[in-house]
Amino acid sequence: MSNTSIQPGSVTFIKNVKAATMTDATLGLIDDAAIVAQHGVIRWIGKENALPMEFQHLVLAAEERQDVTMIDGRGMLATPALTDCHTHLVWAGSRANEFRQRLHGASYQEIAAKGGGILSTVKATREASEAALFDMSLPRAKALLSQGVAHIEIKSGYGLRLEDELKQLRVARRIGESLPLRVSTTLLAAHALPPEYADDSDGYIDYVVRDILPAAANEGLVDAVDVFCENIGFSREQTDRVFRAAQQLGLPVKLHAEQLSDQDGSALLASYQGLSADHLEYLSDKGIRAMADAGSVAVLLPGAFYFLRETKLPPIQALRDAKVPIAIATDANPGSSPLVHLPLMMHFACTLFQLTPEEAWLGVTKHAAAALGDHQQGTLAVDQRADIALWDLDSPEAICYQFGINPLRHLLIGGKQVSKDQLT
Ligand code: DI6
Ligand code: FE
Repeated sequence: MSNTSIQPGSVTFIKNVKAATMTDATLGLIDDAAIVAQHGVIRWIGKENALPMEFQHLVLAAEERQDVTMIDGRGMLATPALTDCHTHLVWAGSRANEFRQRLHGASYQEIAAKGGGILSTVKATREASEAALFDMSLPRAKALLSQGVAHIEIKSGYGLRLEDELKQLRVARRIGESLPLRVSTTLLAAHALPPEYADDSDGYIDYVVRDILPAAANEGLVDAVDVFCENIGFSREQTDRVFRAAQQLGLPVKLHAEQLSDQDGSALLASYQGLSADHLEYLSDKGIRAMADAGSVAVLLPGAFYFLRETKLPPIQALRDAKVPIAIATDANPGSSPLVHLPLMMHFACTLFQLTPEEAWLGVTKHAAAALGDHQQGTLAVDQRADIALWDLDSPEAICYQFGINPLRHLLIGGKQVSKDQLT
């Protein structure tokens, strides 16, 4: 047996786990599994009693150098760490008053039409300093980390003018630098019409395309571009203009699509080979076919469905039949989903949308990573990043079945163990 693969560099050895690798529709379960990680990636995974000699040597050599993290999983469930692929978690202010109005019968659209809704959060976010915005937003990301989330997407869209969109995105980046988790940023300047452009939505789109998008991209603050394509948001034509500008800058696109009505936005997204179309309650068969052909991910947001007390379900069975990958996310935002809890979304996906627990798991791992264009994450397999969660759960469905007690016991991100302090 050659020793060529024995290189210095800290090694992580996890043994005695039941691994849910997420490599197939039944979650690719391996009993009595072990995982070897080095240089931040998984080097080997399989049945512990089949650990090849060269990896036994690798672990032993690292032990001799005292450069090894050994974890005895004592039969725990090991999965890829989770990904929350749709959040708006950088915001200031509160919309509790609107919650009360809605309980008295006002609709989300009516509140928005009266200048509340997104615009009330825009006002508070513009008024907040960058430091204050960071302090308000960090606990939301920490909450996700403590639930086993290693990668979050964060959208702008509460600035709606250059300096404040940049401020939001910088805060998002700083969150990624301050916590061990990874942050992907999405520019959602086309989220709502700011007061300065109240009667001129085309003029605002000009401003987004000409000023905000290039400046934010230039600062390295944009990993993807999103639009709220809706009757209370932007039209399909306006969405197309933003997508074209993104494409010219080489940026991938995503879309808030068919949440409150069918705007045929998902088919437009698919025509750009977009990463994901999100919400999708009103998605048509045509949109489903286009997404299937393009390989775009359907991101379902059961928190918003629940919180807005919607009744129109996304077309789950048709998405399944067309083999469109389904992801699940929190949509964490102050207006339609003030819920920073990804395992709760797995529970809701099952109870409200009748997803199977297997679909819920794939939705927060493999498919969520794909919705961010991240193919180095989301499964437990060789060469994937060693983003691994260990859960005190008897079976994968247990996380969907109950909530209120946190079953996370260990979280590794890039092979490094997140400390207990950081998980509380
Ligand atoms: N759809 C949503 O669910 C969020 N944005 C969007 O376009 C809601 C944002 C908010 O109400 O603040
Ligand atoms: Fe959203």
